[in-house]
Amino acid sequence: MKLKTLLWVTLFYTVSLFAQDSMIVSFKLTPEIKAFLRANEYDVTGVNLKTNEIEALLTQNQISDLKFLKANFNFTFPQALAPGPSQEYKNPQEIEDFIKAVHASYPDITEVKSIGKSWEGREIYAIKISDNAKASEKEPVIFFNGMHHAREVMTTEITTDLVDYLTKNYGVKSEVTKWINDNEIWVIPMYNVDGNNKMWNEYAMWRKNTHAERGNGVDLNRNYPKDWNACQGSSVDPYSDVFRGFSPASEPETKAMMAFVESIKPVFSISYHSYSELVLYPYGCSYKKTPALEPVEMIGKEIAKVLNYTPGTPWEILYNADGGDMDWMYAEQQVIPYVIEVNSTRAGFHPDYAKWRNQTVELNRKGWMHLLSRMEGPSIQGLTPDYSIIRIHQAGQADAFQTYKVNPNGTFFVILKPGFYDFTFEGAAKIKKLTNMNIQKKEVIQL
Ligand code: 0X9
Ligand code: ZN
Repeated sequence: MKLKTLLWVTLFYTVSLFAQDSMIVSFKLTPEIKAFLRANEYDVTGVNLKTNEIEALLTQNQISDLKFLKANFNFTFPQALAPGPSQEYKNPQEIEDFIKAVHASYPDITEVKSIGKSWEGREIYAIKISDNAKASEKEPVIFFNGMHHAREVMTTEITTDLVDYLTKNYGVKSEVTKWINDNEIWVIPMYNVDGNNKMWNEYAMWRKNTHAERGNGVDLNRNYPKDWNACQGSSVDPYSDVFRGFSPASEPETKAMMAFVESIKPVFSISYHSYSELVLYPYGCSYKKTPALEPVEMIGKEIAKVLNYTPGTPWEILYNADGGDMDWMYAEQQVIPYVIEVNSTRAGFHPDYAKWRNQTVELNRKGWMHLLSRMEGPSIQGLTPDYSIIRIHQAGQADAFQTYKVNPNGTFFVILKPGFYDFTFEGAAKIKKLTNMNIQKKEVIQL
């Protein structure tokens, strides 16, 4: 045994003696380790694709299992000894206060709404940013949310910074003014309010909601009904960190999110998570890529490029994840959804605030700004009382590769890759075809 290995093993066993609960353990990301962690539904906390390492929160028994695989431990860290998050990160009350204060300062361009209550009865707040915020102006909706997972404290910094930056710069920076005039921007800064409260008061590594019947919480990002329990990307064990719940959309938080998304019909969304420096897009389970997914992937890669993060689908670059929000939003609500995992393994779940907060939120501005700007990119947009379906064909092709449902308020916003297309607009009483259209930017269609 090499001296270095001996030292680590000694440290590991010494630390194990004192550790009461789970530890974050880091390994070289070998195919065997990846497969083992996946198949055993472990709590993978993050990956570092640049150094090829994977980190997971494991119990002593799980660590013993891994020893049989001759796992190459790089570093072990007992969570009992880990410092909690810096006090500057926000709790649910501070988020509520923040949202209400922003609305008081900018009443014309913001609106506050509770999307529903959490399992413990806390309100889950959303804030809308748009000119004439009280009115519904049939503008494109772009939706951002933070903190499906309670311990991912940087995510509420990204979402509150977004709200802060946009409201403060309305009428100051021309691009911000345009985004707010032309779109309805909705933000849920902190989704998992109960989990976050528990993270502050009981257990710094808490991830799930706090549903206490027959278990100890449900992973809110495994509880959505699309592909729920479909690809070994979640757990049946109520005590697992990736417990999917006893049935699809069992949780009050999930139901509230679904009803809210259904009511606002976003064109784009970003759900912020941490950590790993990734830009993820559908699907969470392995899936044959279709032409309809091409603009989704293309824009995801553009965002990854501005952030210097790695783009991909969860099942390709991370692990299978079933019942996630992205998949439901994409498949059931025709949203173009992203999950952005902010921060690297160097920062982890609880990055020192003074060191990491500003650089992370400032970097991530480039990502959400890219998405806001993309509404001006290749697309067809418009308003129609007569048509309910738009079939999208590559120019000259008989079969449509995408069927778009016109929103209930008559608006449509179909995001495309640059290219030539045929469109078939179908309504109860009529059909209209537009052929060989060259789409290189936003095209407003008069029907
Ligand atoms: O596993 C997750 O839920 C996310 N990673 S995290 O380490 N923050 O827990 C990735 C989720 C992306 N997948 C889907 N929404 N399908
Ligand atoms: Zn997460």
